[in-house]
Amino acid sequence: MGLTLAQKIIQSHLVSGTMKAGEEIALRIDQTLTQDATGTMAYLEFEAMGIDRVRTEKSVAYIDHNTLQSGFENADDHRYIQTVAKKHGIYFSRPGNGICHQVHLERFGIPGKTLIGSDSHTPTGGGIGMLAFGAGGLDVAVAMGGGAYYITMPRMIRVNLTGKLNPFVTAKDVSLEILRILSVKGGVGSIIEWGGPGIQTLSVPERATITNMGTELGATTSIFPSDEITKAFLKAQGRAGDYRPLAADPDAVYDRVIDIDLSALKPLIACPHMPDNVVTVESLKGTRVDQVCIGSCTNSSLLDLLKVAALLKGKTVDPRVSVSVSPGSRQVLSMLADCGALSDILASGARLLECACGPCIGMGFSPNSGGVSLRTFNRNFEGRSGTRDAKVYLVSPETAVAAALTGEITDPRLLGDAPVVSLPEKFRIDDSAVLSPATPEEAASVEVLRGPNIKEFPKTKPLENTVTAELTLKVGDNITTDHIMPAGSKILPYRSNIPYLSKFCFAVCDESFAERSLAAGNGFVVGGENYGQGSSREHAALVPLYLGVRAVIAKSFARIHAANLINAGILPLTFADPADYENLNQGDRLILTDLGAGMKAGKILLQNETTGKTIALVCSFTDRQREILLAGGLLAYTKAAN
Ligand code: MIC
Ligand code: SF4
Repeated sequence: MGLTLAQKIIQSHLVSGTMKAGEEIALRIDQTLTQDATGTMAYLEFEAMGIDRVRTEKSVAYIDHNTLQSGFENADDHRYIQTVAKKHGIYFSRPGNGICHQVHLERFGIPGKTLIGSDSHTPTGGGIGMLAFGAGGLDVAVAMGGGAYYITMPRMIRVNLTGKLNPFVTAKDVSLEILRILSVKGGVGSIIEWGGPGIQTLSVPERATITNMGTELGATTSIFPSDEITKAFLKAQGRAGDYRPLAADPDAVYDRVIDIDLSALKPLIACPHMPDNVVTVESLKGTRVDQVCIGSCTNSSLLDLLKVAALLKGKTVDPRVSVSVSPGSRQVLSMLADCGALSDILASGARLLECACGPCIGMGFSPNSGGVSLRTFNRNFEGRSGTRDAKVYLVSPETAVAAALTGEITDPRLLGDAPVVSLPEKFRIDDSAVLSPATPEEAASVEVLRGPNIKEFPKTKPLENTVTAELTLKVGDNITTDHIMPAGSKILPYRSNIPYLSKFCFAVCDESFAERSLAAGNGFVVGGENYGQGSSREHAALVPLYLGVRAVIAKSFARIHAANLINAGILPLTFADPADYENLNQGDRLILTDLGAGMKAGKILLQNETTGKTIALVCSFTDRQREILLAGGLLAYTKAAN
């Protein structure tokens, strides 16, 4: 029986386990990346492990999220990351050099290698045939130290593309179409492999848009084969030597096959507040738009922005719309400048933002009150833009330009002729903003500089056999990590200060949660389906840990968040019968009994002291996960093991 492409890469990196869907496997990791909003914590954890130098083939620390410096905090954290990277063998991509996923694709990603990153959109690397996963900071720290990365062996979904995209229909519309088909939880537990004759019509940046947004499906990762198109891209990046052809075996077996005819797609749009809330652009025609943002790791490539420039050339944006463009990297920006496309963008009245995440994570450019914002980004969760009552829609760059020019949601096919844009034979290569680490000999004399914003890691304790606590919060389906631990320019600077961050925990759902939790001392949280979807931020586990949350009981969990909860020593438990969700109410007093034996057996009983009911819960922890939980989290477990 043949293997899928992902199975081939897994097989060549397998440290332990068998490739049977649902079983735990451990993978050797070739490359890691961090960004600054998760990086500070990841490097503090790496330092706590006491390893001198990273043991990966390449590790890169990017600064791209916390680029507003409205106080000392972000600047201090950047200085910390720069010095800790230099000391421990990690490359450092300076602020302004670009968004981690875009720069990594351009300069460092290699087909067939494994990559984990402390950012959920790390699967962008699947656009050039990497097996790339988003992970919590602690898992990245362990991988930097040479440790394996543990995942549940995923099921394999193949998406078979036929035909060719029509003018003004784009890779973003392919992403929105698969979200429409599968929903934000349809990819959980699966790797999505893209194939079929239609992939021959998609360039690397287009493929990377699609693998990037596989994250919104909840997929473990997404991947394209590495072929002549990949080769041409790597060659144009001066990296022909990194190319190797990779494909699934012709007789590979998939758990599910989905067919998409590219030529049948129309421009699509995701409505507030979920990426899978997808309709056609034409169905919303005429809706007034206040803001348009073009950029993010999904749609900020040179190809995207050349198209945007061509469509804006000689035109002026509607005076009612505020338009921003943030190029994905310094390479993209300098090439736009070199060819004159940047002048076309500026002359249209759009505002140029720096090469960073920016508005995507609420780092500036928040919409006006109740504003309608069309964004080429990947997430439109409630409140994420920084304006609580804003309505954020997700679109392609072409649809974004159509709205910018007309002031309303407009089908881009009405813009006239589609711009014909191709990728250059040679990109402008300048890696001067990537600083090399110190040599092993120099490393000892490098001083790591820490600012006063770095506070202690929350304390953990070994798990007791019985845990009694109040149900301090009950929430519904599809709770995102942006609900649990919001981001934005006011909160992100405190990612290394858990006590301060805790004030904002769950504030989107219930402003009193933090105060009530601290007063209660211990607590349980109850959630619906797909609890913890979205970002990889381990802060969505570390902050609840600080606030005394001992277990989260949900109908189902998103992958990275479940792993982060275990790493933090918080029990992720699911209902044996989802209907029991109704039998738990905020304020109930709950008792988890006989945890040691229950975790082994996979069945735990929850007594609701308030109602007198007993509820059956299930878990499927591996021996390793059980030991991590019993020890009080991965750091305590690793320390005990050494
Ligand atoms: C996001 O898009 O939500 C982020 C900000 O990039 C996060 C990481 C973080 O919270 O720092 C992610 O996607 O993992
Ligand atoms: Fe940055 Fe947005 Fe991409 Fe997250 S999704 S890495 S915030 S651009």
